[in-house]
Amino acid sequence: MRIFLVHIRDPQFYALPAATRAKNGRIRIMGFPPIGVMTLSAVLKRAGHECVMFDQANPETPNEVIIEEIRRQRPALVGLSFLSTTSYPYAKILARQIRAADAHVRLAFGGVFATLNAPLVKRQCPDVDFVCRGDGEQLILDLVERLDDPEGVAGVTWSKDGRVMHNPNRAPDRNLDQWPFPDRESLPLDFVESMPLDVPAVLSMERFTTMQTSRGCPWPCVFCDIPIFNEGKWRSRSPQHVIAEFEHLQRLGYGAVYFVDDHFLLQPKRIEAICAGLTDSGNSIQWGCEGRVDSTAQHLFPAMAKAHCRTLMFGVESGSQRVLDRLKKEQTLAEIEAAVTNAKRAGIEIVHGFFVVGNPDETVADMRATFDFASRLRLDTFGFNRLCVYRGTPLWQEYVGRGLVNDDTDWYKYFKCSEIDPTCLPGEVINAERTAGFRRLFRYKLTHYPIQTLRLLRRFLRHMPLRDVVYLIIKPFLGNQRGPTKNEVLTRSVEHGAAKDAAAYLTRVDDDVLAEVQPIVSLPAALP
Ligand code: B12
Ligand code: SF4
Repeated sequence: MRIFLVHIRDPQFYALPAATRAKNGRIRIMGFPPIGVMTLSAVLKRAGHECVMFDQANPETPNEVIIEEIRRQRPALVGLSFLSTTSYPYAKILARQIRAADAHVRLAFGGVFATLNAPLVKRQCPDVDFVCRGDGEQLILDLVERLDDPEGVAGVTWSKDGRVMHNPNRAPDRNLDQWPFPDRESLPLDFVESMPLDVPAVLSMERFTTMQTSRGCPWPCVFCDIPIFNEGKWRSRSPQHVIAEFEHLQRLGYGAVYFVDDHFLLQPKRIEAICAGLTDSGNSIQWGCEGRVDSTAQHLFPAMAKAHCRTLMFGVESGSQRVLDRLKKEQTLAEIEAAVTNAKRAGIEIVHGFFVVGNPDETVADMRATFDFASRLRLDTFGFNRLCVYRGTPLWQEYVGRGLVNDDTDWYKYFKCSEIDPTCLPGEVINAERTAGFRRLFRYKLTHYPIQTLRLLRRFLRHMPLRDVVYLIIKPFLGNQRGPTKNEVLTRSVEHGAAKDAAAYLTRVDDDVLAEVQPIVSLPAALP
C-alpha cells in the first residue's frame, strides 16, 4: 500500500540558511529532523508498504506540491504529523486543502497535541478520517489494514454515522527495540545543529540528526503534558539497540546527535552501558541530551563526557524555591547547583539551563533571584522563556477551575500565562526585568567566568561571523536599540517576540478564515 507522511512545521522552529545546499547537494535546514514521520516510514517500509515523506521545511515541497503529488500518486492514506498546539493551525490548513483537492483520500492526524485532544480535533476537523493517539508504530500498521473499518484499531478516534468513535487506548509499547531505526535518508534534506530555542548560535556543521532512546517522564510539573501523553510511564530502548543505532549513524556520516528523550538521565545502569558501548566501539559522534537535576546518574557524567556527550540540558526553571514549588518541579536550588557543577567538573562542554519567567505567583524579587542564580551557576548557555499554558497540562486544569480558560472554546489555543493569569506579573514588567536580568547575568559571566565564556564564544566563532559574536556579547548592554542579528533570528533567539505572538494569534483565528491569514514573520537567511 502507498502511504504519504507529512511533517507539519511551525515556521518559528526552523530556518533556511543562505547557502541552501550542503556539500552532498541536499537542502540544508536549520532545525530538528522530523523524527516522528521518519520512525513511521521505517516501520511501514519494513512491513512491505511504500512510503513517501514530506517535510514542510523543505522549500521544494510546499503544500501545493504535496497536493499535486497526492493527485498524481494516489496514496491510500496521508498521515499528517505535528507536535504542538502551535502547529495545529498548519495541520488544519493542509488537511482542508487536501480534502478540497481530493474527496476520497484517507487522512490521519497524529502526534502529542492530536493525542491529547482527539475527540475535539475530530469534531473540529471532519475532513480528517482518523485522529491517532499515542505511539504510532503498531497503530499505523494496524490502521492501514483496516482503513474501511477501524473499529478494532486501538488508539484511533474516528466517526461512524455522524458520531465520534473513540476506540480504547493502546497500551504504551514497552518493547521499543522491536522497531527499525528511523528512515533518515529518504528525505533529501540535511539538518544543521543549533542551540535550542534561545541561544543564537550554530553548534556544528557536522551532519546532524536526533534520536529517541526513551519515552516519557513520571514527574508532575504543572506546565508539562509529557506525563499525561505517556500515562506517567518511562520506557526505554536497550543500550545495545541505542549503540547499534549510533554505529549505523556513524556509517552514514553523521557527526552530531541530539536525544529528544524527555528524561535521558533516569536510569544509571542503562546510561553506564550506553557510554561503555560507545567508548568501546570507538564511536566519535558528539551527542546531547536533557534530564532532571535530581538524577541519580550524576556519577556517570565523566563517562558520558568520555563517550562524547557534548551538551547536557537541564530544566532549571527558576532561581526561587517558592516558584519551583508552585510549578511542582520537585527539585531544590541545591540540587540544581550540584548537577550543573558535576556536569562541568566532568568536562561536559556545553551545559544549558532552561528557565521560565512569567510564572503564576512570581514576584519581581523571584525574577531577580532567577537571574542572579543563573549568573552564579556554571552554565554555559541559558534560555529564559515566558511560561505558556496548553490543554493537557495540570496548569490548564487549574486555569479551567479558576475560570481563566474555557475548556470548550479555548482547548486549541496557546496562551502566555501572564496574558490570562492575574497572579503573574504583567508582560511589560516581565520584559523589563528580563532585559535588566540579562545585563547583570552577562556582566557576571564575563567577570567571574571569563575563560568559560571565551571558550564558548570561540566555538560559536567557528560558524558565526565575528560581528555577530561581538554583538551577542554587547547586546544586553544596548537595550532595545537594535533588532536581532540574522543568526539570532535564525535560531529564534532571545525572544523572537513577533513570531511568537503571531503563532499564538494563529491558534485563535476563526477556523473559516484560517487559510487566508498570513501571520508568520518571515525569517531571513544568514548561514554562510
Ligand atoms: C523535539 C521537540 C521539539 C523540537 C521540534 C523538532 C521537530 N522537528 O519538530 C523543537 C525544539 C523545535 C520544539 C519546539 C516546540 N515544542 Co516541542 N517537543 C519536542 C519533544 C521533546 C520531542 C518530540 C519528538 O521528536 N518525539 C519523538 C517522535 C518519534 O515522536 P512523535 O513525533 O510524537 O511521533 C510518535 C507519535 O506521536 C506518533 N505519531 C506522530 N505523528 C503521527 C502521525 C500519524 C498519522 C500516526 C498514525 C502517528 C503519529 O507516532 C510516532 C512514533 O511513535 C516533545 C516532547 C515529546 N516527548 O513528544 C516536545 C513537545 C512536543 N513540544 C512542545 C512544545 C510546547 C513546543 C513549542 C510550542 C515550545 C515553545 N513554547 O516555543 C515549540 C513548537 C514546535 C512546533 N510545533 O513545531 C510540547 C507540546 C505541548 C502542546 N500541547 O502543544 C511537548 C509535548 C513538550 C512538553 N513538555 O510539553 N519541540
Ligand atoms: S521533568 Fe521535564 S519532562 Fe518531566 S514532567 Fe517535568 S518538565 Fe515534563
